[in-house]
Amino acid sequence: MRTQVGIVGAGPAGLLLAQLLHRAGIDSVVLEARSRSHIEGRIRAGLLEQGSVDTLVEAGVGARLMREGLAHDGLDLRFDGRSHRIDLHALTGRRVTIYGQQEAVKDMVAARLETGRPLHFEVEDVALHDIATDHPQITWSQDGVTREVHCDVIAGCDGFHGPSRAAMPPDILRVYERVYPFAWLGILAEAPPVSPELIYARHADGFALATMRSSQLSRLYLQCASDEDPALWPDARLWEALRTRLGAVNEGNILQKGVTAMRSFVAEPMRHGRLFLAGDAAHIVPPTGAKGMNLAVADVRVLAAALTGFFHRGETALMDRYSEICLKRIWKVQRFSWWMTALLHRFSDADPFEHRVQVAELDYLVHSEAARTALAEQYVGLPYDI
Ligand code: FAS
Ligand code: PHB
Repeated sequence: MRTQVGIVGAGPAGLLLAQLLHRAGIDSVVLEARSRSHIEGRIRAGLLEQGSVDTLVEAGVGARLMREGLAHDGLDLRFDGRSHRIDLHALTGRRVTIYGQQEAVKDMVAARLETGRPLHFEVEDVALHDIATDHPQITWSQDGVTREVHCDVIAGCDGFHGPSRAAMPPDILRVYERVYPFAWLGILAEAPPVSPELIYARHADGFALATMRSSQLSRLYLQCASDEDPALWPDARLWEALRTRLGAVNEGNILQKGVTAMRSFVAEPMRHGRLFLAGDAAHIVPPTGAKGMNLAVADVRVLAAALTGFFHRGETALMDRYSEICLKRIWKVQRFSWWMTALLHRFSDADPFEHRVQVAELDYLVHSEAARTALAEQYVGLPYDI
């Protein structure tokens, strides 16, 4: 088999890249380790920056997003028992949209299948070869048969645990990491959201976030231990903790419960030879800033533009600058996500001084238009470079 771009991973990064390349007349093959039902049922991110919404609409996969997405003009910061609204739209002229990542994945899988171009699910033993040459290949096995595809370029969109980053020569890869001493216990519940917008709560017991998936589906998170066992959180204990931290909550049938680890991670460079990393394969942010999926979209915008220039005009300048351009945004978003995490979570080793400084920073933030504007312009999404 032969193609122009071999894409490993059918998450938001891989699927959006395949769609953008297809619209540019560039052929690709997408390889996904899990089943279609698994990737379409994986509850993950939920909040899209304005730029991500615009990108998905421009890519031709945003029709349902425009119909069903919940546009939000603001969010609440809650601390010391009081909520303070940050008017994102008044401060920036932009807004954010709630639309479950799995819904965007469904839309992009449907679009991919409609093109008739290859999207292989449940592949195994994916391996990348000759990435430093102009003729890289990907091999994999499926139903006991070993297969290979010869590519001009490989896009590693296989998330944090995929094989693409591991295929980079270890002597050129630089890794930056911060693992946080806590995690998030997240639930999806059949209950109307307690507020029409998101509530980020700092509380002595720990952080909590009230978000949603629809007018009848609440998505709620609370800070827990890094190695928390969800089984130790029966529904009654969960609802009590959420009510304490958020002030109020609408209870309902819990459909899904899970623990998400918290880390900041960046791997540099994001390109070696004809291998380009995009999305979680290259970076992870703590979900506090709602940036994981949005960063994947930003990487893919640059990569799609670089590959279009290469295949249509033989240009390599943007390919050569891919890593540099993406990392400029990635590090600003890493800082923002780290800052929001430090501002809102309880650090067990923090002394009383640090607790008071945390509350003082929140108090300054909600009473300063300059500080609110700084938060808002990063939360709705910084302007794209490409
Ligand atoms: P993804 O991980 O989404 O996709 C990678 C794909 O590659 C997967 O489908 C995987 O099956 C596939 N793959 C892996 N190895 C492979 C192999 N060997 N061969 C073929 N395919 C392979 N972000 C937020 O903004 N808010 C949140 O609340 C949030 N919650 C999260 C909860 C969890 C449990 C996790 C893990 C992440 C969460 N994220 C959240 C971050 C998440 O949304 C990512 O940023 C987003 O999925 C990034 O998309 P991709 O880069 O496409 O990676
Ligand atoms: C979500 O809706 O899942 C969500 C929203 C905002 C965040 C994290 C997760 O910061």
